[in-house]
Amino acid sequence: KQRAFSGVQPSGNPHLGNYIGAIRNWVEGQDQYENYFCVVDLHAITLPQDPATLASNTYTLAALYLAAGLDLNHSTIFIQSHVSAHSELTWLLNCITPVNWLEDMIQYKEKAVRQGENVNTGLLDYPVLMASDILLYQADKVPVGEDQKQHIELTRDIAARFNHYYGNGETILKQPEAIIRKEGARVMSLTDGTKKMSKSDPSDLSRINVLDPPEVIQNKIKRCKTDPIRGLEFDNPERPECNNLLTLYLLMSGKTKAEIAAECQDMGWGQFKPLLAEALVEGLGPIQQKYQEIMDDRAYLESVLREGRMKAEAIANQTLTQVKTALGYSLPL
Ligand code: AQP
Repeated sequence: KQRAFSGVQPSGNPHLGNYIGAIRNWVEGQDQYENYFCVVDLHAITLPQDPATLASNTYTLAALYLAAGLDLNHSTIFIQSHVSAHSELTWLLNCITPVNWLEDMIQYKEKAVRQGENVNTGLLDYPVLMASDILLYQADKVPVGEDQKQHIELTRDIAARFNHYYGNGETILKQPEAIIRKEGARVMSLTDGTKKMSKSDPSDLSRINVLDPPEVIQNKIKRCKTDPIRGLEFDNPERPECNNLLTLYLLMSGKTKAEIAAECQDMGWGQFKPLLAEALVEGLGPIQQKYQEIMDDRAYLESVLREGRMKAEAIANQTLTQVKTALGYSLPL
């Protein structure tokens, strides 16, 4: 079987973008691959985090991976900071990665602007850590949202450069491919249909969190941005909010695009919003219930993560040894 790797940062409340753009696709494709799904807590500290909140968000996210339907027969779930090979490979790959490759990354530019003068080295280096995550598992596929496409391309470039410099004609690091689904690849903010839904948006009204209770979901949908036009339609670039909300309905209701286009073509927002809220509440309800069960059995969650760590370490350390040997770090102790 081919291998898949992916992760989400425990840097805030996991939201519909993380679920639809990433986690749900992992679940749907999981029996096709041998999967490694990681809570990428080392990535999270590229922006300031409160330690206690980081710890609790890490467990929440791991529990959510399980609650969303990841099956341990197909998928290994683990915490990035538990496997030290991620940090070690990052240093080794840093030394072959040109700084200007990192300075060109869109996400870096966006986040660096937001941080002003306090840009830390980790924010710039984020994509090398991400490349290390993926390359350690020799992953063939990386299921992600659209915003990560450039980072996967960079990962391929870093692998190719390492192989070229140190491979001696062999492929030491496999070049992965992104899997990006068309629908839901970029879930947009509820308060601005031209911005992606994001954990770091200061307004909680901009996103639906996977764990939001029904009344919060209903309230957020009631207050979300729309436009004054009657009759709802997909794919009109002049109506980004309309396209986003219809797409969310499409992704959470199980109906087809044609069905929804017909159902909503004469609707006003007052009629549509309760339908969308209901589809969201119904779609997220079973995950929330399962999440609660998992959180009530902390010992089980810890055992899943301990086992995940062991499995992940076995593969990661193999790759790390190959890389170190290629670099000349092979003298016996
Ligand atoms: N709005 C989105 N639409 C579709 N997919 C999304 N993803 C994130 N936002 C959307 C996908 O979720 C996975 C994990 O993302 P991440 O936690 O590594 O961080 P991110 O991409 O930076 O997402 P956030 O939640 O918006 O965090 P902040 O606010 O810190 O930037 C990835 O596969 C991503 O594509």
